[in-house]
Amino acid sequence: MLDTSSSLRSQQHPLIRALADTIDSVWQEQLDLSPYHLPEDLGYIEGRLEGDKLTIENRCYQTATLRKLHLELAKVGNNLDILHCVMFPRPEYDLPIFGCDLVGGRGQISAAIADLSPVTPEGNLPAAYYQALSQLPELNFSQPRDLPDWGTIFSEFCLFIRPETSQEEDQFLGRVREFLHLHCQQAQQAETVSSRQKNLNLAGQQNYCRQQQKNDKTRRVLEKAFGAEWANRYMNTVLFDFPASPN
Ligand code: BLA
Repeated sequence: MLDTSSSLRSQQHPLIRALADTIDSVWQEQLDLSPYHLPEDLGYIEGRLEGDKLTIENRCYQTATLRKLHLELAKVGNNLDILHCVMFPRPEYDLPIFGCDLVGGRGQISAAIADLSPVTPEGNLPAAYYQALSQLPELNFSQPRDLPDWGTIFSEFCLFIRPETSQEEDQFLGRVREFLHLHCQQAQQAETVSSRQKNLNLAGQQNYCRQQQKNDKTRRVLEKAFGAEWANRYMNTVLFDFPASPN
């Protein structure tokens, strides 16, 4: 059973709440979830950022083909609401990484990003993904945002916007739901690949994590509340950890 009575969720921006509910329901409907245990002290966390309370709630699962499904909600006082979600595949399967981040405060989402990010050296998505995503109608948002320098990991289907109206919020939510449906369906039917391909997938995932670890905006929030060492450990072991390469 999923616990959907998250205390933090009810206090979050409506789009964050709606996306968290969507992620939960798609995971529950389409996947066979098992628990994934985070380091003991990192499930529910409280700190202080410039006098405001920073609260983080994590939930984590795994499936036969997905190494780690992580949904995190965070709140900084009344200023900042955050949803972070990543689905890391097991490298034995040719699956991209689903990732999304919503950051907002005071009633406005400033960053809404979602992607199915390839892990191949060429940066290509598997054909089934490419075909399905190319057929989705193009969406136009009034405030698209530019990716930061480290954002080379994202696919051409990546959405990165500041949603302007509730219609744009709905469009974003709808598209993320489509990403999730496609990805969960593909993950359920994925087949194992050769050990050479597995190593390539692993290298691709490592590259994804290394790039994400360069996000200074995330790091700064965590550093201010918990200190540099803790922030580094959190980014490397909870947000963007990866399995070690075989020797
Ligand atoms: C941006 N992430 C941000 C911002 C903050 C955070 C404060 C700046 C918002 C803005 O520019 O409007 C903070 N995000 C957090 C924190 C956590 C978090 C503290 O997840 C967790 C505790 N980030 C991800 C994932 C993606 C991602 C999975 O975690 C993408 C799939 C992307 N976040 C992302 C990008 C930016 C961002 C691309 C914009 C960075 C920039 O413009 O420099």
